[in-house]
Amino acid sequence: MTFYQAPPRLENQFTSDALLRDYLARKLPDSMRGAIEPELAHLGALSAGPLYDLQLADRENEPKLTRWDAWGRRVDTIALTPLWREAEKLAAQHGLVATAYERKHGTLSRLHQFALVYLLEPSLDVFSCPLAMTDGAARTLLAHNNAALMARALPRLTSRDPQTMWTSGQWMTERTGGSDVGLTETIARKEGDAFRLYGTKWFTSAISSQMALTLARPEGNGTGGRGLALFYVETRDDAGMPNGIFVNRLKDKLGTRKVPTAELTLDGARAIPVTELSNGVRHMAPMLTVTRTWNAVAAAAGMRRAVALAQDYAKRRMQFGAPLSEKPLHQDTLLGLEAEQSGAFLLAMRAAELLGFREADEATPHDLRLLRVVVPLAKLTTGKQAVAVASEALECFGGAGYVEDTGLPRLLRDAQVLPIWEGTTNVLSLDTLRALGEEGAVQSLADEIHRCTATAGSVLLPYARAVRAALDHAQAWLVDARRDPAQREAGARRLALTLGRTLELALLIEHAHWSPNLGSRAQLLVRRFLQNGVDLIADDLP
Ligand code: MFK
Repeated sequence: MTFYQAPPRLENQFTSDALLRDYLARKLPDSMRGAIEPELAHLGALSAGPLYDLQLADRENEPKLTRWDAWGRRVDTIALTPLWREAEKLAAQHGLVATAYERKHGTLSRLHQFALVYLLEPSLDVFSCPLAMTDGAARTLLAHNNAALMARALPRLTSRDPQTMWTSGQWMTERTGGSDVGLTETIARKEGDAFRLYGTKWFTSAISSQMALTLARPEGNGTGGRGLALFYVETRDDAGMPNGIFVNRLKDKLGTRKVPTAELTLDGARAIPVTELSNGVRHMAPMLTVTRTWNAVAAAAGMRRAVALAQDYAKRRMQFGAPLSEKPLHQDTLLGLEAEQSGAFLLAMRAAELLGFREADEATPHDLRLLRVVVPLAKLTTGKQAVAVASEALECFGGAGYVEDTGLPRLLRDAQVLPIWEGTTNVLSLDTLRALGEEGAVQSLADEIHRCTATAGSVLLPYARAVRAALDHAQAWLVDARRDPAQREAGARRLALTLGRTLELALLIEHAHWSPNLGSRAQLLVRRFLQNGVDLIADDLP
């Protein structure tokens, strides 16, 4: 008989996810859990079954740009792939954005929303991108309390009806810089009673969106981020024609191949200021907080998919007389991946939880300081983990992980964007320094880490000690580095990753302490995470 290897399959991605289920059991009241679990179980089955099959079938499809219609009109329409058209429907119907704004479960609504996202995202080929920006745009319009824009856009951005739901873009990057946004060259010119934008946006994700928030420099304003203003634009006019926004081409990217990412010319795009006509970078910050949280959740979700496939395959793949799942070395490899994924999940969800507190006006000053630090830490730490985990998970499949029609290489390609967009690891490390510079921020982070480890019993005590040692090292380094700005900048990434990983380990300990039934597994994950390394600070940097 000819041998054919059985491919990996997925079980219900909710019912088979002990970490997610335990986490929700720990965080949510029983009544809320009872109310939301049927939908989570439904999405877990969908994501593992029909949607996963559709994702594999859709593998070679890509969005298509049509610039001109048959009669010569410039239309710049984008045809999405079947998977993304399905994603548009599912996202609206299951309230992947709306849940956070309906706020049926008060402070816990963000956890509810991101549990939904966590289950669906890995089968949606990065539809999280337009959803994250949609969520960020809604939050930004609310933050600036612009009544007219809120009335026009919010019901659409937070709709559960696929026919009426809008998504939003977030156009920040220009040829001059993706990081140094203050170099933005796009001009905002007052023409009559409207502003019109002129310039080039160089890297605009999900250009299929109906609106965007973007930055432009009102004529006469000064340089830098303070001279920019935050604008609202709709991509089409009332007749459905381009609003002075032209797609020069779609980007040919390493991954996120379903996301229509464009280079745009803005040639008189009608735009409305969201707030004052300056300090655009600062006014964009509410958006960054939301999209960076999404980035962290998407990273954890992508890792979960990679680990679930590798774990399943290990049971099906026989080598040297036994399934891989029975080989000690492979077991250790899988455990290492699961530990990274678990830490990433807990950190991403902590960011989501704090965001929920703030949005329900129930955050303490400590929570607010913590949120400001935890978001960049979660974004940068989980982004790096996502790439490493996807790479290692592909290796678990040997050659099959390197072959396109298994659907596996996508995991790595789509992970690679996570440390890049929404701010690179280095930019987020500098943002962490900026956040830690705010009064009380270091103390709030230290308090959080101590809170997670304070009750660790004897079994977890050695790990709690490792957490405190890493935190002490980071705090001492921060004090030392104050003396030398160059040293401080050079060490910013090591510091940020150390703090991110230390916080993940602390959250893993907190979770293991809570889970007496699953105690031994949770403890194993704590130990394995520490073995992967936590303290990355180098004291002897030049
Ligand atoms: C899977 C999920 C997918 C997620 C969606 C993916 C879609 C992809 C879309 C994109 O990638 S859009 C491009 C994303 N681009 C970035 O994230 C930009 C990266 N660069 C930075 O973040 C820089 O740090 C920054 C542009 C903010 C630096 O600009 P500036 O002009 O040098 O800012 P500056 O002077 O440091 O800060 C200006 C103000 O903003 C300050 O406040 P004040 O005016 O009151 O002094 C800062 O405190 C404030 N600020 C900056 N970053 C902040 C912030 N406030 C809160 N949170 C932050 N993160």
